[in-house]
Amino acid sequence: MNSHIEQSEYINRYHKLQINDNQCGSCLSKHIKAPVNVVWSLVRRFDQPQKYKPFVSRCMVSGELGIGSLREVNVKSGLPATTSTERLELLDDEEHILSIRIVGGDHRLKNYLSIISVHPEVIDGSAGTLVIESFVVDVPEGNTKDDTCYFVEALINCNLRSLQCVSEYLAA
Ligand code: A9S
Repeated sequence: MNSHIEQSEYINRYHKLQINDNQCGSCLSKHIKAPVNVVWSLVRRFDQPQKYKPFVSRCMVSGELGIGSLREVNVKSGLPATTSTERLELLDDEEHILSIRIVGGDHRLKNYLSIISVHPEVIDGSAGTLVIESFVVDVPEGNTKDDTCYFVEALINCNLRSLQCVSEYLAA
């Protein structure tokens, strides 16, 4: 099967996000040379995003982990924020889908919703993973859609590159 066809099927099935007039959003993907169970073991840890996200310094989750759980994320210095409060919207260990909504924090990303899914694929004859991450977010007052999209895509690409490094290291 042509991987491009599969990728667009996954996007159509798992990454349908409604983008309103005052919002922007897009969809990014990364091919990782590590088995899907290794990649998913990192992505699924709502309580420890710092396992692969380079900007996160600390994360606290209160109470039982489940849909609706909130996490308090502290990010490293030098970023345009210090904290982010995020809600677990979906954690599907069968389909390998995680969705989070940012509900608070001292940053400017309002109504941020992201979906990340991981899919097995064969890369150079060995077990690999296709990661797809989509988001939608309000365009802040005074910013353009392009600027907002550029900003968020840059951050997500950093997260996906780091997920690739950590996964490939663990799988080596
Ligand atoms: O963490 C993610 O999955 C994605 C993003 C875009 C997180 C961004 C961020 O944590 C900063 C890196 C601090 C940038 C938040 C919530 C707001 C920012 O301005």
